[in-house]
Amino acid sequence: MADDKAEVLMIGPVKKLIADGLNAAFKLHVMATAKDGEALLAEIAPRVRAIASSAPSAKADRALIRRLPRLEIISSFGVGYDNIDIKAAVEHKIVVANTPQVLTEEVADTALGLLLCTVREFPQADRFVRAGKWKSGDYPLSKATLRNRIVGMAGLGQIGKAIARRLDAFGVPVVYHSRSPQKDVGYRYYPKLVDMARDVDTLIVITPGGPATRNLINAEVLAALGPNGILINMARGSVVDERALIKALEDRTIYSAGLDVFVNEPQVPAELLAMDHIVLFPHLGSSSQFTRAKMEQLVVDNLLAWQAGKPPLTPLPETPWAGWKG
Ligand code: 8YV
Repeated sequence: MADDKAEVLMIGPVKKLIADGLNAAFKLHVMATAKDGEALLAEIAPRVRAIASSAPSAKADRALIRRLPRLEIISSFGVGYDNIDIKAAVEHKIVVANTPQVLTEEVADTALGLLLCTVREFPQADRFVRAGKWKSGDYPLSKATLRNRIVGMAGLGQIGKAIARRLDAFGVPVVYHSRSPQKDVGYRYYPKLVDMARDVDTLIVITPGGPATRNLINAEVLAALGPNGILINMARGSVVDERALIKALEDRTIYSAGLDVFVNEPQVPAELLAMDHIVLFPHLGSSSQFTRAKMEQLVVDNLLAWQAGKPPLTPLPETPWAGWKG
């Protein structure tokens, strides 16, 4: 019976596979298309048992979690979940599921693309051709090359490892920093990020976002990276002190940067937009139709598993499945 369907609130932009999948199995309420979001929330709050978050910009904060007394699960799109108040979820015994694994290789591909674009100036070279400048002479040789670089990975989770594997194949030495050393890798481990930054000239940031990593890449780390330094950020804008980065790029404390993420995206600081020697991507790590479809489907499948009384397929370790509340 339709009325027995669990009520699910979708926050964030409407994504077709998520909306269709949830509409078929649940009573779905969509915040993005509500005429008055506040009125919708006031009406459905006592009954909502699940949230589907469709983008990192869709926040399930403490205030929202507290307003939903029957909430049991948040199914979140993306591997990063800094848009969800995990502490509040734990306190309210709410399981949170994200979409890991299905995007690992895609994001690692993008990281290599961004690295190559930044080191070898491929976007600038494309602009050069389109501007008709080739007829007047060749594009200048790139000052940087991947050939003599050492990459320091800030973060070596699933995606970090997939990036490192690609760098192995490229013949580029890799070292890493993370909260603790990993048992299953042969790369040199640095307990202190700043020590690693001093020893490498290329830093790839692929940590989780959230309070624990806020401004991890600060002025000191950038200074340690040095004048040949290239910073690639594939994590979250918040992991890099954006003001310190702008200053380091302006002062040539580091050589260049390739950024897929920003503190206030889609707003990008004017100073970064004005720099021609850096590369800016619009947060497209996972954004092929192929991979996004898998991510959207996993948002749905996590809720279908929950509906069947089973644990979601990919719960966060911080919010273990505590069983069906009925
Ligand atoms: C975004 C990501 O979800 O998975 C993540 O955490 O950052 C990406 O896959 C996507 O780029 C939408 O902004």
